[in-house]
Amino acid sequence: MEPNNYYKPNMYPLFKKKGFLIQKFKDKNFLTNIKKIVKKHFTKSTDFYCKMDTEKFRKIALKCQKEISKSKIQEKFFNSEKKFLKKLCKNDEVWFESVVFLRVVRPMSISKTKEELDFHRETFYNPYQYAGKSINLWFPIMNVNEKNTLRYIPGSHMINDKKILRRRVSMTKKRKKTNLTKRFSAGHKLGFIYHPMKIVKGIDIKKQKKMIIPENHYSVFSSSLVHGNGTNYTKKIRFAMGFGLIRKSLIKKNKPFHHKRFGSKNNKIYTWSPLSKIKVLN
Ligand SMILES: O=C(O)CCC(=O)C(=O)O
Ligand SMILES: [Fe+2]
Repeated sequence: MEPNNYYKPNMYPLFKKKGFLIQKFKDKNFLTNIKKIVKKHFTKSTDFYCKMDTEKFRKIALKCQKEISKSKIQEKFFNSEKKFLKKLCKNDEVWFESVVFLRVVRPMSISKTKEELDFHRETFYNPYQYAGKSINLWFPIMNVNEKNTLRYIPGSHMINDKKILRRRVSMTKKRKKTNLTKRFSAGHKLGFIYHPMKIVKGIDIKKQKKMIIPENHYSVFSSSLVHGNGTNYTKKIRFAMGFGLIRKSLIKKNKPFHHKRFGSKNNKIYTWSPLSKIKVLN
């Protein structure tokens, strides 16, 4: 996997240089609808949710995620940002991840649990070659600010994947017991990792920066840009949303196919699909 190869000269030069771009939503209703769904599922106080058992809380979040997914947000997003996305993907067909993620993190000071994803790039958790060539979309829904937003390592999208050493966090008996994310649990389906990786070498974590995304804006970033560590240092639950997109020609397959990241034998999860074939499965 050579993430560097992706950056050809006719990409947006800024995207190439920084590994991400922040854009304003063209369609103002896009976010309003998602906010409505979130508010419908989260009607109680922050305290109420923070005292809740993590898996119970995540089950509520998963229901909400499913409703958002059913509202065809990939299609709505594409329709709103067509011009920009076409350019970003060099007029290639844009395919989307079928699974969308509600990135919900409770306040650290109240829930006392470390819930956010650690620093990673998508090749850590996806065995497919092109995983580092896809584009991540991430946008704030509610209560996102500089005290709980996504962080990233500037320039890290240029680093060869082989140079980033990581190891799986070893699962001792004690860790297994306290691990918040069991395989196929609600947490897993929300995009939390049941067997996380830790960066050992090749990335200077001290260089981390906050990705500041104003309301009604979104970030598209190279999935090779090392990101994560969005600990919630505020007193409110942070709600953001994310899913992947990719230029079709990078996939080298011409129909949707599944992988085992979230599904079981009977529950096949499709990833990378043309808009017309997206199935709601999470
Ligand atoms: O929201 C987060 O904390 C993590 C998001 C992430 O890793 C992603 O969107 O790929
Ligand atoms: Fe990620």
